[in-house]
Amino acid sequence: MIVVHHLENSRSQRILWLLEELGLDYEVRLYKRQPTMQAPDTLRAIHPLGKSPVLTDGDRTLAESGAIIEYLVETYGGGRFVPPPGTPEKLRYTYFLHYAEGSLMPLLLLKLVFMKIPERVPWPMRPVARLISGGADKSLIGPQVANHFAFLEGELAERDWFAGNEFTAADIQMSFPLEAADARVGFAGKMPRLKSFVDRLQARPAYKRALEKGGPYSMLK
Ligand SMILES: N[C@@H](CCC(=O)N[C@@H](CS)C(=O)NCC(=O)O)C(=O)O
Repeated sequence: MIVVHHLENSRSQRILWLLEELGLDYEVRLYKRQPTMQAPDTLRAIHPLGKSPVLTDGDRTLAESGAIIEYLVETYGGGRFVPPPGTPEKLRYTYFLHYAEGSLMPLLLLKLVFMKIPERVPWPMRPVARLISGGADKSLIGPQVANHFAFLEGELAERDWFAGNEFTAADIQMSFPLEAADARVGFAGKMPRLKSFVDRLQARPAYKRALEKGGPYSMLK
């Protein structure tokens, strides 16, 4: 039996979605975030890092979204949701499967951390903290984020989905950072292809079924 250790309102939503696309039976074990937004300590009993997603399949325990996606597609996909080996689509598939968590998410997280710094320091230090975080955003983080989104918008000018003209599991992996960015800054009117990507994936029946299983997902608010 496949069990997804699912932290509410988190990246593990992607794994529920892939399982729905694959039409597999699975159990969702839901973990509530602590007031700090951290995962509860009980998740550490499943995997030492205590992050979500974690998936167990019989006696196998897997962590890291990309690794879990690869495992599920290879084990249960029967060739679905992955381009054929040796094609340019497969190369792009592998690239975006890694890029989402390896390059894009760290940058978006850095932006979020710098944005939050001023509200986390004692109020007399806030003007200085605002200057530092605003400066870092303007000179360092903001231009990089803009560069990444321009790159991604350009990729979708070439093809319908990130690997090619077929929907693949790499699109599922790319969904979380792009939904988060759309919810925070809004792609509408600025990045029409990224906006269309988010709209198309949210319209998929398997995506909607996964939302029902996973509970509220405030990325979408
Ligand atoms: N790169 C990892 C990131 C895992 C991760 O940071 N998960 C978040 C959920 S969005 C989490 O568990 N946060 C709670 C915490 O850090 O305690 C992956 O994609 O699986």
